[in-house]
Amino acid sequence: MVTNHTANGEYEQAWLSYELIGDEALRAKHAAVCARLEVRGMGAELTSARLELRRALAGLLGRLPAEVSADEESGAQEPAGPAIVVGLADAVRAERPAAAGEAGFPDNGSLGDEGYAIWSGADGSVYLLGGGARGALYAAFGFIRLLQTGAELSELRIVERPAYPLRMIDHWDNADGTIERGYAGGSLFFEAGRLGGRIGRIRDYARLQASIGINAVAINNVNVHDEETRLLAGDRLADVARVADVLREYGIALYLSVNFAAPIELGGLATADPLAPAVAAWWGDTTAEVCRRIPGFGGYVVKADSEHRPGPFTYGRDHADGANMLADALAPFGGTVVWRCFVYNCRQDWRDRRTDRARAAYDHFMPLDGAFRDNVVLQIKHGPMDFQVREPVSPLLLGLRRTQIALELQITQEYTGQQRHLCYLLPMWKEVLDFDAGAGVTVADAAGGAGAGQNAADGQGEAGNEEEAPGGHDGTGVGENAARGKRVWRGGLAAVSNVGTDANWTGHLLAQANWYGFGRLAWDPSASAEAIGREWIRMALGSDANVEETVITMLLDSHAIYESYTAPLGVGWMVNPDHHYGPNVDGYEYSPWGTYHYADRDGIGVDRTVATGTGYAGQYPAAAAMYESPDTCPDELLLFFHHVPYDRRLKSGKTVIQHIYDSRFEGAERAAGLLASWDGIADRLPPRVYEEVRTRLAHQAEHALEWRDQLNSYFYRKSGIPDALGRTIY
Ligand code: GCV
Repeated sequence: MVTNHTANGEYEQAWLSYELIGDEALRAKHAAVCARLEVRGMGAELTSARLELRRALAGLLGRLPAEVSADEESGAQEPAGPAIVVGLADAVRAERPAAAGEAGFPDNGSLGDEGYAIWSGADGSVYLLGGGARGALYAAFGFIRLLQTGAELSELRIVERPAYPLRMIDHWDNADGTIERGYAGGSLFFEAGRLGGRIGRIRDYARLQASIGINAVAINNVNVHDEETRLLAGDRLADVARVADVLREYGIALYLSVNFAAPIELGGLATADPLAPAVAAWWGDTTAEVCRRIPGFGGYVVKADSEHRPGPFTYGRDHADGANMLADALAPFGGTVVWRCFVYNCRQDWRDRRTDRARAAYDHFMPLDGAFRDNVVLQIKHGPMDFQVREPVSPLLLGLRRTQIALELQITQEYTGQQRHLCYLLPMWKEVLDFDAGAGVTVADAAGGAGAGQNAADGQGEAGNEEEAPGGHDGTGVGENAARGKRVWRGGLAAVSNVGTDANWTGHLLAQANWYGFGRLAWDPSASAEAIGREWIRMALGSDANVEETVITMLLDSHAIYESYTAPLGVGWMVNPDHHYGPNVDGYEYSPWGTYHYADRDGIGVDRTVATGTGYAGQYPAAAAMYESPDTCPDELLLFFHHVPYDRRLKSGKTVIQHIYDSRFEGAERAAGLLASWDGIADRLPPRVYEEVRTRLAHQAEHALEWRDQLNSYFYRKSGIPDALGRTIY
C-alpha cells in the first residue's frame, strides 16, 4: 500500500511528516521492536530525542511506545524486555552491562561528541547512542530515518560521525521580515521588527535542521542594516536569546551576522579601526554580554569590505586584523568568527579588461594564509564569481593551507531558477566537493581536514576530526598542516538558506531536496546525490516506487537542464539586473559588477589565461595548465577561461555557436519533459502537492522557451551564423 506523507495535514512537516506506514506486516514488525522507549540521562537534546521518537513512532506505527523512566530502572539493574534505548554511550554501557559486553559496543570516546551509533543488542533492544548529547539526538533522527525509508531494523551496526565540525545554514533574513534572495515567503525569525514570534514554527525548523545534522545557524543577513546592528544589545538581544534557546534544544548554535561598523553605529565610538584599543574593548564587552545572555553562542558571521559593507580597509588594515580582533572577543566563550571571502570591487569600469572579479578572493586572502586566529574560519563561495549555475571551483579553496575554511554554497536559488524552476543542486555541489585540489586531495578534504568522508558503517572508522588540524590539503599529503599539530578544527560547510514562511518551507516543494541534501552532504560528503535524493523522496513524498523513480530522475536531470537553456559553456550573468530572474544577455554587460561575457560579432568569452588574459587561470595549484589552453580546458568552462570565435570546435565536435543553439533547444524541450514526467504520476500524489508543483513546472517550461529564444536570437544576431538545423530563431 502506498503512503503519501504529505497528505492529511502533515504537509507542513516536510520530511518529518510521520504518516502511518502503509505496509501492515512491516508496521507490525517495527512495532514489536519499538514497543518500549527508554531514555537514559537528562538534558535538552535528550528531551528533544525523546519527544521526536514519541512523535515519530506514534505517527509511523500508529501507537505510542510505553516509556520506561530512569527512576524505574536505576543503577545497573537489567530492565525487563527489549526497548529502544537512547542515551550517551557510556551511560548506557554502565546501565546495560550485558549489552555493553558485546564486541564493538560503542563508547563516547570512539563516537566523538557528535557521532552516534544505532546498534541492535543481543537482548533484542535497539541502542541509539551518542558520544555526546547531540550525537544521541542525531541517533534518534537516524533511527527515524530508517523507519521512514523502509529499512529492516535487525542487526543494525551503524556508526556515523560527521565529516565536518561546522555544518551551517546562513540566513539572509532582514529585521523587517523580508529575505534577501528569498523565494519562499518571509522570514521565519523576523516579523516587522520583532524576532521570535513564530516560536512553534521555529521549533519545527530546528527539528528539521537537527534531523540532517545542522549544528549552526546564522539568523540574519550578512548585509547588516541599522535594525540588525542592534541585535547585539537590549531588548533585541533578549529576542535573539529566545530563539537561541529553541535552537539549543536541538543542538544548534546561533550565530549573528554583525556590522563591522557597529562600534560607531551602536557604540557611539568615532572609529571601527580593528587595531584601536577602544574598538577591541567595545567588541569585548559587547560579546561578553551576548555570550552571557546566550549560552553556547556560536559566534559572528562577517561580510566586510564587500558590496558597500564597512570593513578594515577603511582604516588601512587587512582582513586578518579585522577577523582576529573579533576572534579575540569571542575566544573566552569558545565562539567562532566566520569571515566571508566574498570581497571584490563592485564598482569596476566595464571598459577595463584587466581587472578580473574572479581573481579577487584569492588575491585578497592568499597573502594572509596562516595569519588568522584558531577560532577564525574563512567562508569561501564555491566559485570565484557568485553562485552561477556553472563556475570553476574557487582556487582559494584549493590554495589556503594554514587557515581554517568553510565552503559556502547557496541553497536559495538566486541564479538557479529562484525556486520557480526545478534545479536539484547536489550534482553541482558534488562536483565541487570531489574536485581534485592536487595529489588526490579533494575540496571536501580541504574543508574538513583529514577526517572528511570517513564515516564508517562498521564502527572501524577514524575518530572524528574535531580535535585535529587537517593533515594534508597542502598538495603533498603532509607538510605545513601536519606541522600545525593539534588544534581544534572548526571548518566545514555553510550554505545560504532557501526556507521561509511558505507552508512547504521552500516555495517549490521539490526545492526541499536541496535543503535536506545540503545537510546530508555536510554530514557525509561522500554520499551520492542520488542516494540522498531518494531518501528525501521517501521521507517527504512517500513510499510509492513509481513516484520515487520519476522524481529522482527529474531531480538528477534538473541541474543539467537548467544549465542548458541558461548559461552556455561557463558564461553566466545573462539575467535581469537586481532581481536576477529571467534572461537578459546584456543585463550585466555594461555594469560596474565585473560580470562580463564580451560577446561581439566574432566571438565570446573572457580571456583569463596567464599568457594573454587576466591571469586568473594561474591561481590553480594543479589545474592551471589545463585551464590555460583552450585545447585542454573542459568544454563546459571554455568561455569562462577563453575568448573564442563562434566557429571554434568543441571537444564534442560542435562549433561554439551550434552548441549554443542546440543546447537551448534541447534544454527547453527537456524542461517541458519535466512537466510531462510529473503529470505521469499525478494520481499517485496528494492533489495539493501535485497542483502546486505542476504550476511551477508549467511556468518553467514556458520560461525556458523565453530563455531559448532570447539567447538564440541574441547570438544569431551577433554572429550572423545560422542554425545548421534551420530551426526558428528570431
Ligand atoms: C547578501 C550576491 C547577492 C547578494 C548577496 C551577496 C553576498 O551579490 O546578489 O544579495 O548579499 O551575493 O553573498 O554577500
